[in-house]
Parts: sequence; C-alpha cells; structure tokens
Amino acid sequence: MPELLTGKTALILGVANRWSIAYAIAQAYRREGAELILTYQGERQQKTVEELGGELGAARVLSCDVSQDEEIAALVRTLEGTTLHSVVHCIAFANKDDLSRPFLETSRAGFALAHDVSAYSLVAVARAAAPLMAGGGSVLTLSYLGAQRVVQNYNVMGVAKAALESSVRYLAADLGPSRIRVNAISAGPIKTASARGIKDFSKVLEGVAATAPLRRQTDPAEVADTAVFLASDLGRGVTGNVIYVDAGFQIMGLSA
Ligand code: NAD
Ligand code: IMJ
Repeated sequence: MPELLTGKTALILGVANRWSIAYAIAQAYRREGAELILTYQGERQQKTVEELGGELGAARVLSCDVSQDEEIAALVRTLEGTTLHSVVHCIAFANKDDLSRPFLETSRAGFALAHDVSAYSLVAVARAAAPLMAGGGSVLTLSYLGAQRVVQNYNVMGVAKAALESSVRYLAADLGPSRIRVNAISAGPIKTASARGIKDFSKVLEGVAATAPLRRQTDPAEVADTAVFLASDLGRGVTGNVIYVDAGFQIMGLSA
C-alpha cells in the first residue's frame, strides 16, 4: 500500500511518554510519510518528548500549555509559514480527587479546570491552527465512552468529554466551508499515564476484554491507524463524527 500521509504535515499535541496515545499516532503518521511537529506541556516533559521526537524524526518539538492563550498564540507564531494538514489533540486533565469521589462533590473550580483543559483547548487550538491549514485538512481529538454513559469514577471528565464531542460538531460546522474536517476517536481503555493512577483500572481493562465483541482490549496502534485514515484523503467525506475504536465494547447492553 502506498504511504497515506506523504506530503502532509501534522501537529500532534499531547505526547508525554512512550505510552501516550499521541505517541502511537505520531509513529503511525511517520510510517505513512507525514512530517511531524510535536508539542508537550512544559519543562517537566521537555527532555522525554525531545528524545521521542528525535527517534521519530520529528521536524520540530515545541512547548505548549493549552491552558494558556499566550502559549497557543506563541506556538502558532513559531509555525508561521508552515502549512499544516492535520492537527491531533490528545489532551485531558481533571483534579485527581474529582476522579474518585462522587461526581456530586465536584467543585466549581474542578469543573472549570476539566472543561478548560479537556474541551475548550480544542476550540482554542482549532481557531489558532485554522489559518495555517490553508488548503484544508483534519482536526482530530480523543474522547471516551464516559462522555455518553456513566462510567464509574470518570465523573467530571465524562461531562468534559461530552462538551468535547459537542465541540467537534460545532467546529466541524464552522470549519467545513474552509475544507477543514473535525472528528473524534472514542478509544477503549488503554493503560497510559492518564489511566495508571485510576482506582481499579486493571478491573476495567479485564471487564472490557470479557464483554467487547472482539474479546480483547484496545491497542493504541488501532487508534493510531484510525487516526491515519481520518487525516488522510481516505477520510475526506467524514466530519463532525465520533468514531469508536474500542473492540466494539460500546454496542453491548447486557451480556451473559
Ligand atoms: P497521556 O497522559 O499520555 O496524555 C495526556 C496528555 O495531556 C499528556 O501529554 C499531558 O501532558 C497533556 N496535558 C494535560 N494538560 C495539559 C495542558 N494544560 N497543556 C498541554 N498538554 C496537557 O494519556 P493518554 O491516555 O494518551 O491521553 C490522551 C487522550 O486520550 C486524552 O484526551 C484522554 O482523555 C484520551 N483517552 C484516553 C483513554 C485511555 O484509556 N488511556 C481512552 C480514551 C480516550
Ligand atoms: C479515568 C478516570 C476514571 C475512570 C477512567 C479513566 N476510565 C478510563 C480513564 C475507565 C478509561 C482514562 N481516560 C479515558 C481519561 O480520559 C483520563 C483522564 C485523566 C486522568 C487523570 C489521572 C491523573 C490526574 N488527572 C487526570 N485527568 C484526566 O491527576
């Protein structure tokens, strides 16, 4: 098969380490011939992400905390003159306490933080990047089933993912005339840094593998291959959608 992303440049936000879904996507995009620009959250991650970027042959590795408007503006200024074809947003954050006690206990500040980092940042990044996507392109974000159903402990992150999925639809409507498509992948549970500290996460993984039609967990490489499809010309008719890459778990009701 020919490379699917040759001649395309992708901005990928949210690589923290080798286990990051963003890293799996960066690997797949590189395999398909894309030029990569990676961003990381701050100094604490700089060394790791620069090393990973080196291994991947990334063209640039830049810092961007998406909760800071000036950092998003600075990122876009740094990229002036670059044409982007793909933006991949793999970022979420909520207070750890809000992911264990009842959702009912969520504070105003905790609610705002989760929504700011996990949902609003897609709007801010899409708006800032759109002028660099002059020939059209693809914006992609990562969601989770907790946006649509109640998942134990997911709490305020579920509400923020619901806002993220709705933002995908409104952004798709706004950016469609500029030939920019906006989609989300709703991935099944994957053992990343964002999942590691979660209570009973191993049980979640086991439970999903027992129930999912494909009887296994989700592999980050599968998420990455769907991300390739969406960024490539093969995905040219798809916008405003949430595609489940979850071994089919999402379709199940009662199972024996
Ligand atoms: P991860 O911890 O590797 O990635 C999360 C990233 O968010 C990190 O790189 C972190 O630096 C970044 N981030 C947080 N706050 C930021 C900020 N203010 N500015 C810039 N970056 C910031 O974990 P992951 O599982 O790869 O998560 C990536 C995405 O996938 C998230 O949106 C997550 O909700 C989603 N997702 C994860 C799973 C799973 O089970 N792991 C399932 C479905 C969806
Ligand atoms: C996270 C919490 C509770 C249940 C969960 C998850 N399930 C899954 C996740 C069932 C699959 C992972 N996920 C989909 C996320 O989006 C995680 C987001 C996240 C994780 C942390 C942990 C560390 C921290 N803040 C976080 N913010 C967001 O301090």
